[in-house]
Amino acid sequence: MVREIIHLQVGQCGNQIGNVFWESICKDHQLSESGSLISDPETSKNKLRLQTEKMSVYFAESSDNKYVPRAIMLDTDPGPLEVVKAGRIGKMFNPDNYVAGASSVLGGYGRSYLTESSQIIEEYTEVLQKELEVKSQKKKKRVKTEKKRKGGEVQLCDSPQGFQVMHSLGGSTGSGLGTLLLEHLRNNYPTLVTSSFSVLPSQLIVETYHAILGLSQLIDHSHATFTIDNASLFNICKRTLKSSNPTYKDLNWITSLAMNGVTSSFRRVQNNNTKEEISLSQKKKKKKINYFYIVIAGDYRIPCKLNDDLHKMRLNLIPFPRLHFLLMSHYPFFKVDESKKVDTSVSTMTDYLWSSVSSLANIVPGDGKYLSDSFVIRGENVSMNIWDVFNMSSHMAEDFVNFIPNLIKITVIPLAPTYTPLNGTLLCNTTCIKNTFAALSSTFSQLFQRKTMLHRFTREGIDELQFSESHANVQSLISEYQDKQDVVVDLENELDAVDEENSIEQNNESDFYE
Ligand SMILES: Nc1nc2c(ncn2[C@@H]2O[C@H](COP(=O)(O)OP(=O)(O)OP(=O)(O)O)[C@@H](O)[C@H]2O)c(=O)[nH]1
Ligand SMILES: [Mg+2]
Repeated sequence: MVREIIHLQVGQCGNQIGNVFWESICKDHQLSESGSLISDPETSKNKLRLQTEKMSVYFAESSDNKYVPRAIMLDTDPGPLEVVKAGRIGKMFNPDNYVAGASSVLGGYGRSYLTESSQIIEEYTEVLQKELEVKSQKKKKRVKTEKKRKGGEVQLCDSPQGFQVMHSLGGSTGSGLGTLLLEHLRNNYPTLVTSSFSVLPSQLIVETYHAILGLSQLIDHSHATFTIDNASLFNICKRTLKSSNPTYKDLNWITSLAMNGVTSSFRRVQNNNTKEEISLSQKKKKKKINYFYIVIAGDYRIPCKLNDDLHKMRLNLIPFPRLHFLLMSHYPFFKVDESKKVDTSVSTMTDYLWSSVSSLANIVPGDGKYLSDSFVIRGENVSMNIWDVFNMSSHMAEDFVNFIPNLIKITVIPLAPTYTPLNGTLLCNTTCIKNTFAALSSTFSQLFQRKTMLHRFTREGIDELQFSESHANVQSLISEYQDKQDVVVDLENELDAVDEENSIEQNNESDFYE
C-alpha cells in the first residue's frame, strides 16, 4: 500500500526552494518536464522497479499516464506563484493547486496570520480535501467514468501518511501562514504526521519577531522539523561551489540535494541483509557495547521497511515529542558540471557527514550530544565496510547521550543518485540546536524589551502577550534540550546490575532443578 505525502510550499522562500526540490526529484525519477516517464531501453527491469515502485508517495498518476506532484503552492502575494507557474516544471503541477492571496499589496505577519489567512485557508482546504481523497471501489468506478468523460486527473490516495510544509521562519507569510497551516493540519488530521522544512531567519529585526512566533508554533504543531540555516548554506556554497557571492539559486541547489537525500528513503525501495545484522549483534555482545545498535539494510533479498515513511522516521529519531528539530547533513555538494570530480569513497563521506562542514544548520556538533542519528547511503553495489562505520560510531560514543539505545540507523538504497555514483545524507537529533535557538531568543529579548518595531505587529492585531508566550515556549525548549544533554546514566553499573539479577535468577532455577 502506498503511503502518500502531501507537500505544501508557502511564501517566496518556500515556493523557490520547493520548486527546486520538485525539479530534483523529477530528475531522480526520470520524469520529463511534462510529467511523463522518460523511457530508456538500457534501464534494467530491477532499476526501473526501484525507480518507480514508490513514486506514488509524491506523485499522483493521471489518466494520460502523467505524474502530477502532490503539491499545493500558497502565498499571500501572487507574484512568487506566477514564477513557479512559468518555470520549467510549472505545467506539471495541478493548476487548481495554486492558492494565492487576493492582492499583491504586501503586509506584515498580522495580515498573513489573521486577516488574509481566512480566505486562503478556505480555498486551500478545498484543494487539500481533493488531494486527500482516499480510494474506494465506488470512487474507482466514478473515476473511470470521469476519465472517459473528460480525460480528467486522478488525484486519489491509498492511505496518506502526512504532510511536509516548506517555508521560511523569517518571512511574514512563511512564518504566519506556514505555521497556521501546520496548526490546521495537526487539528484536522490528528493521525497524520506534520513535518516541515524550515529556513531559519536572518538577523533582521522583523525576521526575529516572525521567527519567535513561528518557532513556538512549530514546537506545538510540527511532529518533525528539518532546520535549514542560510548562513550555513552560504559557507557551503563558498567552499564547495567556489562562489564568492552565492545567490539564492546556489543556496537552493544545495538545499535540494539534501532534501532529495532525506526524502529518498520515503521514495525508494530498500532491502535488508539480516545476516549482517545478526553477526553484528553477536559481535556487539562480545564487545559489551550494549547501547549501540546499528541496523544495516544492504542486500537485495529481503525487503525491509525501515525508516521508509514519516511515521517510522518520527519513531526512530524523536525520543521526546517537543525535541523534534532535526539537522540535515549531506555529501557530496558540487557544481552540476563538476559532479564527476567528486571523491565518493565511503570513508570520505562519513568523515564529512559527521563534521559541521556538511551540515545545513550553523552548529558545532561538539557543543551538544546526539539523541539519535539516521544515515541514508545511496549507490549501486555499495561496498560498505560496516565494521568501519561501527568502529567509528563506537569512537563517537561520548558524543551521544548514553541513556538511549539504538542510536544510529543506516539505510542503504541500492540505486545510484542522479549525478554521482554514491551519496549520503545524515539526519541528526542533537541538543546543540539549542544554541541556535538561544541566539535567536537573546536577540528577541533585546528588541522586545525596548518594544523596537513592535507597533508594526500590534496595529495588525498581534497582541504583545502572544510574543511573551511564544518566547517562553522557546526558552522552555532550550532548557529541555539542556536537561537531556546534562543527564548522565552510569550504564556500566546498570548493566552489571542486570547481569547480576540474571545470574541470581539462573542460580535459583538450577537450585530448583537439583
Ligand atoms: N534559502 C533561501 N532563503 C530564502 C529564499 N527566499 C527568501 N529567503 C529567506 O526567507 C526570509 C524571507 O522570507 P520570504 O520567504 O521572502 O518571505 P515570505 O514568506 O514570502 O513573507 P512576506 O514577508 O509576506 O513576503 C529571509 O530570511 C530570506 O533570506 C530562497 O530562495 N532561498
Ligand atoms: Mg513574500
